Amino acid sequence: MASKLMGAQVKRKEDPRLITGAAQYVADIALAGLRHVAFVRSPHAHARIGRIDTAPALERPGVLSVVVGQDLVPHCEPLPVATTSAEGGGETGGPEVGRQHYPLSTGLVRHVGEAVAAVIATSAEAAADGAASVQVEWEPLAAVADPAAAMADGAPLLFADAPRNIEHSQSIKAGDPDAIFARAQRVVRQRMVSQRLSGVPLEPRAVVAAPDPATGGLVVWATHQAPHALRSGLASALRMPQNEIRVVAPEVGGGFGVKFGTYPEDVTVAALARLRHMPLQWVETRAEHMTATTHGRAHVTDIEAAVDAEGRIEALRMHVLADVGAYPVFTFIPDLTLMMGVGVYRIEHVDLRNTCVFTNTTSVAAYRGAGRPEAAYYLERLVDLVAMEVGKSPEAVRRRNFIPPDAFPYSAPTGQHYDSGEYDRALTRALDISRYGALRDEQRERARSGDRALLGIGMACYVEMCGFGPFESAIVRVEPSGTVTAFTGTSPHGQGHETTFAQIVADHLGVSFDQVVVRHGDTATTPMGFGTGGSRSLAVGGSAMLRATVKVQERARRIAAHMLEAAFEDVVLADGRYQVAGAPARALTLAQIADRAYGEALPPGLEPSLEATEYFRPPQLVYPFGAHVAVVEVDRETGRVTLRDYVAVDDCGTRISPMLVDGQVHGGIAQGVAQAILEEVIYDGGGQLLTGSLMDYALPRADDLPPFTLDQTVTQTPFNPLGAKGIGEAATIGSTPAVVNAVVDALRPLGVRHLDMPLRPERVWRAIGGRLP
Ligand code: MCN
Repeated sequence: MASKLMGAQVKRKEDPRLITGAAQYVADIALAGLRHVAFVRSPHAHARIGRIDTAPALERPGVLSVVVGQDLVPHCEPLPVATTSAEGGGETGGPEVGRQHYPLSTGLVRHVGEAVAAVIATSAEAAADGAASVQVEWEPLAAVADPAAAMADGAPLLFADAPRNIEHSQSIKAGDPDAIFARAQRVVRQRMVSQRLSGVPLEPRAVVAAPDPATGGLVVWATHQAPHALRSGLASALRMPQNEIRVVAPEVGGGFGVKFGTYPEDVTVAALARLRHMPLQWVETRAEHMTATTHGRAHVTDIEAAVDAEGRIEALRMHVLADVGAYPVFTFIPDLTLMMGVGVYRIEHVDLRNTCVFTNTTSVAAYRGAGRPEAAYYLERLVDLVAMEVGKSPEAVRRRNFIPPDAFPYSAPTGQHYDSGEYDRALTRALDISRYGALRDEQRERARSGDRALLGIGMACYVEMCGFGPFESAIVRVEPSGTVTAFTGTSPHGQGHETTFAQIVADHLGVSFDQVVVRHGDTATTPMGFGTGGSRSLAVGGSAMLRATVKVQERARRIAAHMLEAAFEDVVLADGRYQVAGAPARALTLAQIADRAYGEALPPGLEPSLEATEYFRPPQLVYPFGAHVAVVEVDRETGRVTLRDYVAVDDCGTRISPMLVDGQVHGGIAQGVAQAILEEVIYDGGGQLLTGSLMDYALPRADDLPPFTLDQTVTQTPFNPLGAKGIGEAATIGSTPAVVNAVVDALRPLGVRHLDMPLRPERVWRAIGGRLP
């Protein structure tokens, strides 16, 4: 099959509407009689909710009604809702009632920003003023914001059924790590922090819910990564049949993992729309985003390696102390860190553990990479420390430990079955492109001349797991005119699925890219889907799309065979036409075939359908990998880190949309660099958020970043028909350790062994302070 579009540089289908302002986001949904909701939120990290006086709010102009937690209790279930994975919304392992809260909390609040009341008004401004007028009598309780402190004797308990605030613990043990450590030539260890981050997508969260006269249920527009999962969550929370709720995710302006799950605001707005029989809207403010939308990362990790004199890592121990906040959903994320614990290295003896701890802070959930960036960061920092301690170069120690190409498929001691990989090739390429030798010469020369800017070169190799199941779906339909509509169960929020999926469909049906319309994000029209996350959409959703397309192509060939009076086997799709092999003049377009398929002239025995539905169940995960090199300059006098150059070699198997892949890598690097040097959510000891606005929470800007040099290796996976692996999170995973390794490399002559992120000027300056000549 000739592939004209797959693998070609095509412009994104999505962009014209985005750059002309024609795209429709949830906040743009205009419905007759639309009313607005604002929330009353806790200013305390831990408190008993006393009397709530709604009267002052009700006196304000435009305020229609105020509801408190108890008002909703008869109408909904507490969150997180326990749904089975078959319903597509599984958020908890079971109905752990003691760890749940109502969408508007009753009795207790456990973090700043927790919603306790909602105001309905004629405008968003009136609703906000109303919310500010609600008087709540709080009885503050002792709070704990640090996970180690939360486990200590006498610490305030968040939930009576979670002693020492431990949510869960997990471990992976393989080989005989204790024996190896006992006789190790050298043990290299370090405590590291993967700090708490906030998602901050361009579009904050938003929801509109309206009664649906067609079903007697609800239509809910939400900026969400997984509409079917939200539908399941709402149906369970509101005790409604799933087919009476339609969830639509229109244009979604970014998500980065935080637009998953069923949030209290989603349930409150939906419940109130149902109870009050009116369409309601809530759009998150940026300040609300910082406390009401889940955070990511938030680990303190102790890691140690037993090594020989050459830097061979013989055994690895790791303990991750994961802060999961007050009401965590997706509590398996710290377990993913263990599963990716050995990264690209052949380490047979491992003892990997985590302890997940409740604190009086915003819940921690998925954030781009979700568990895997943390693993790569700890390991890649550790490998640099090993190199330093045994006196070898960081590249030599990596090469000494890599899983070799002939070991694939490779069963890691962490239970992962790596599909394919060639790690040294990616590293060698990245080092060559960065002109590594010349950089080391420059570094030496600068150090010799006492240059104010210290040059640092850092590298990181990563492998990640992605392409999560259990399945993804697609419907491909040829319209009577010969154009094609494709429906996907994935729900993009910036990734460009309309473009990639149109490339796959066009190539395999013989239509132009412009003739394909890709629809997504509407549970009323799309097949059951698991949404967009875990870099699964192409590997799983794209595979479903390919299969459905190939099925439709076969149907078209069957009808063409009849029309051309040829055998089915002799009809081929070539140059965009269905033709008799060897007789290209005898050919039909898809439009001619569709005209026949849907008309009266189709003979009995042939199905009129030019439509197919396919579900792809991936047999296992796929494992993209890569090597990144960061070059930094550190100002000795101010501690400021400047990223000078960046080289990323990423391997995501077959690339369908190379331009989109580059875009994903660009965004991923920016996000990973930002964790290394800029971003951090900070709470004080009592759970007050100190970084509640974008004045305190430092996001990356274009002028913080140099142009990136991107390159690739291509190692296909045998586990899907495209040979494709994910790229959506890869560069976030590779970039954080590369940058931190570069900064520590720069500071090494000054005796710095490790620094915790973010590498703010002040922190770097303090680390080198007193060591200046
Ligand atoms: N692609 C490709 N060839 C490949 C792999 C991917 O052409 N071998 C294309 C895909 O068709 C898709 C894009 O690259 O258009 C990313 O695909 P994939 O790796 O399958 O990842 P997903 O589409 O499932 O995206 C999820 C991932 C995650 S988990 C986060 S978080 C994330 C991200 O992608 N958040 C993003 N990228 C983001 N990009 C934007 N703009 N905004 C976000 O919030």
